[in-house]
Amino acid sequence: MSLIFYFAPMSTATLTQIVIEELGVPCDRKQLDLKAGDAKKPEFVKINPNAKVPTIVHDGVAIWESAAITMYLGETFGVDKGLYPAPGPRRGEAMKWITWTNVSLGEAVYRRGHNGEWAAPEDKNPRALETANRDIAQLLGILDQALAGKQFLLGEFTLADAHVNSFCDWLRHSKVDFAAFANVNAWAARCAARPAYQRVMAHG
Ligand SMILES: N[C@@H](CCC(=O)N[C@@H](CS)C(=O)NCC(=O)O)C(=O)O
Repeated sequence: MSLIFYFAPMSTATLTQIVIEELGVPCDRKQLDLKAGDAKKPEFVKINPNAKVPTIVHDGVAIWESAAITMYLGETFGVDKGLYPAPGPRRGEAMKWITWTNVSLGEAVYRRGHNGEWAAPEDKNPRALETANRDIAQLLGILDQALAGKQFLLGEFTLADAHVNSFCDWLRHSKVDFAAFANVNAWAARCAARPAYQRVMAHG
């Protein structure tokens, strides 16, 4: 078995790092320096034409998009370890939360960034930014409701928690206000107490 993991510190790849650490699968880690343009080099673009991390290559096949990577690693290595559901409705629930994070929550988060923090001064759009912030709050409210009375999204911890929580870490880092989401905050503390999470935070 060969598993290559292309990553960069403090990027979306952190999410995959946590997933790989939870699974304990050996991999050949290849660190890219995004500021130096490593992701745009022809040899990497051949592997991921989007020029982005995370990217994995499992037995010669390149898989990109963090949501696909979490689901793929989960079904390949996580079922026996109790970290990802076997095929069936619970698997569907895991996929639902992972996809929701990248697609629905992700859309609002990118919209927030492109109208605010990441935009050139002339492209900043306060009204669109306000709408994006409202949409993010509404989406985090959905997550908060789903966690009411539960330890983890599917009851027991799964890689869906690792994925969604690591994405939320990025939002916290981007100064999204989580004060109103008590269930999310309590769940985030449980996710952050996992040894795999702590190892990644301590050593990258
Ligand atoms: N939708 C992608 C987004 C990945 C992404 O945006 N990665 C950024 C780092 S956070 C990247 O590699 N950017 C390339 C660069 O900055 O050169 C995913 O979820 O995997």
